Amino acid sequence: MVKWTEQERTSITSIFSSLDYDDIGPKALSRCLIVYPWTQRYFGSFGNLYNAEAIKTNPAIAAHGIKVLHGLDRAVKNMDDIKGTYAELSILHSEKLHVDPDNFRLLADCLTIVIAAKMGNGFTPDIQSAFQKFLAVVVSALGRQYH
Ligand code: HEG
Repeated sequence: MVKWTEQERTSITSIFSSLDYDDIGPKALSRCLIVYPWTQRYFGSFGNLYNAEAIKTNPAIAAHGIKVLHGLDRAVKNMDDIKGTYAELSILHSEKLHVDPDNFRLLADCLTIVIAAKMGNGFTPDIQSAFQKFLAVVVSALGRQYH
């Protein structure tokens, strides 16, 4: 089981408590789709993804980005059982959506970049290390039900 120090718990909670989901969610997901265009294949029913501008202004993508962050919220609230919390979501991504689990890491990296840009100097190495660990656990849990 993953162990968290009090400092890591505080860092994760504080990042999420000051996070503007409606801003960061869409930015992180659209960045992922632009930087790693093969990730667009799962969003074929989301309308116009023709170029970067279209992706950034696509309301369905924005809404989904917000939904993903709310999904992360569940991990923050259940830091001692992220694996269990994500069991169903992992099955959904594997068996129904057929999302390649490598993509979880790509989206996590885009989220880190967007949050770092937003937090500026506040995104200290200590904060980053807690956040990286958190995302690594999330990515691992989401990839757990793949076989
Ligand atoms: Mg996924 C649905 C969370 C990465 C593609 N994703 C969902 C849902 C959540 C979620 C909460 C809604 C589930 C439901 O309806 O019950 N996704 C989530 C997280 C992460 C992630 C927390 C990683 C940090 N997703 C991810 C990646 C892709 C992807 C990397 C593809 C590149 N997700 C995807 C698709 C759907 C969801 C295509 C269904 C969207 C829809 O049809 O509305």
